[in-house]
Amino acid sequence: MKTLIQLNQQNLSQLPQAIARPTYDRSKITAGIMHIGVGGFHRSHEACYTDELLGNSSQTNWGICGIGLREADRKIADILKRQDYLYTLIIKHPDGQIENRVIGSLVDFMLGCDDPQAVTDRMADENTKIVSLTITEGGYNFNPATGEFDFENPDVIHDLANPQKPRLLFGYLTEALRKRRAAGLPAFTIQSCDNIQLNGEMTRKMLLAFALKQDPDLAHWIEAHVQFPNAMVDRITPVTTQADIKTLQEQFGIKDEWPVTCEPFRQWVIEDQFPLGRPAWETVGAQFVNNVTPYETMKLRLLNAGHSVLGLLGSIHGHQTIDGCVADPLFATYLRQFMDIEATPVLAPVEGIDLEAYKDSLIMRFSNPNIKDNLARICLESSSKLPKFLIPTLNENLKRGSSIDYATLVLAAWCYYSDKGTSKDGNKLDIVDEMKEELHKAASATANDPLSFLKLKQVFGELIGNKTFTDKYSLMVNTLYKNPDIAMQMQKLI
Ligand code: CS2
Repeated sequence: MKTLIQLNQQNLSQLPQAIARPTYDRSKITAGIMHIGVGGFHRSHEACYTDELLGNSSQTNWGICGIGLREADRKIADILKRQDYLYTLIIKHPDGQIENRVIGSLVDFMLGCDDPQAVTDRMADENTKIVSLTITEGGYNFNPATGEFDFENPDVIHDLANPQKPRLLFGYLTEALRKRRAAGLPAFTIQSCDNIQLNGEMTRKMLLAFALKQDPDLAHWIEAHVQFPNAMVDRITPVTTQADIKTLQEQFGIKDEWPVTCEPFRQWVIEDQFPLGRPAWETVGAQFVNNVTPYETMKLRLLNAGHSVLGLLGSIHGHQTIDGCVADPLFATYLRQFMDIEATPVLAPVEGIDLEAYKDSLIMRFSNPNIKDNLARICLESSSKLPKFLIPTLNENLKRGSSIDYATLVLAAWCYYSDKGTSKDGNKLDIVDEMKEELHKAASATANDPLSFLKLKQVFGELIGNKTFTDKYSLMVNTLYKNPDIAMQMQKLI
């Protein structure tokens, strides 16, 4: 076997021609951005836009310092360090074409659990202008039904008592902002990149709730000085597989321990509130608008909800991937009808966007046969996704007296999935959810009480009190428990 080229700064010039690489001098780049949560999505999205920007402009102060807060982030920390923070982005087109591109915008990485003070010091440094976040829907630490900050979380209790040794994001931000204020420096901008409606406002509300408990005076300063632009972020980024790592080795002789794969499409719509300046991301395709809400709602309720619809129904049916689902005419029709009949009528018009064309493009993106987006990824943490992606649509249709069938069957399927943990043929499903135990417990009482799953108020809110909904849900869940042939119930609706 030929010797592999270890991906790192020194070896960049030895990479095969076919691999695009940073054209700028990385040694001159300083990190004006600190990013918390360096998962696949950050690396296919913000880091990719920023890499392009650094290549196109003379701005050198917008590199990114990645931050992991937890022990679980050690693996990425170690790998990136070995690779001088470089990694390969593998962009897979539907026609089989593949673009490989080494991304250079990450220029440093810090692990909070090793030294929280070093992280808050760096955030408090005047060179840090933006702290951006992808901490997943669950990371915002709010009770989904009430929307309020969860003070019962043991890590929050710890952070309130130990300001200098935080564990969670809000403890870090509060401590860093305290240091900045003490040093007489202006506040950094906090930029959420998660799939949450009004993600900036949500970050603001949660941070203020925490800070108010820990240090009310500082909370008022944060309220007056910190900006939290809302944003809509989009790029389908499946989990990296061993096969992706092997292909880079076999085809190009590159040793990259953790590349990222993604689709060619990407979108980033941001509210322009960056008092300390920002990268000119609009020069590389991001869009700055005054009000991001309509874009966000559209994306969450069509793309993300569409994923959840396919993910839960598809898992029970025995499909493995999103493209596998949309290649099945029953699932493709069901998805489109869910979008047309239930999701679209409750969306506000989006300036400059033709919703029909947007839905067509989503189905094209989902069909990309080279993006093997596993349903296990889609279904993970459903308890923090469905309250944001699907339940709002259901609630609005209930208010209007409109169709709720498509979304209700998904919730019935989710109950079955959480209870049995298998597909209809008895194949085990890998369920990963912070609330896995509670979900399983509530769902497993369904045989005696068809509404038991809905008693989880922090997920379903007041849905259990709505008879129109519970009548339909009981019928669907009972049918599913008698015969887990989900396709039969889907067929009845289309
Ligand atoms: C997915 C998203 O997690 C999910 O359920 O819907 O990760 C989705 O792929 C991205 O938001 C695409 O931008």
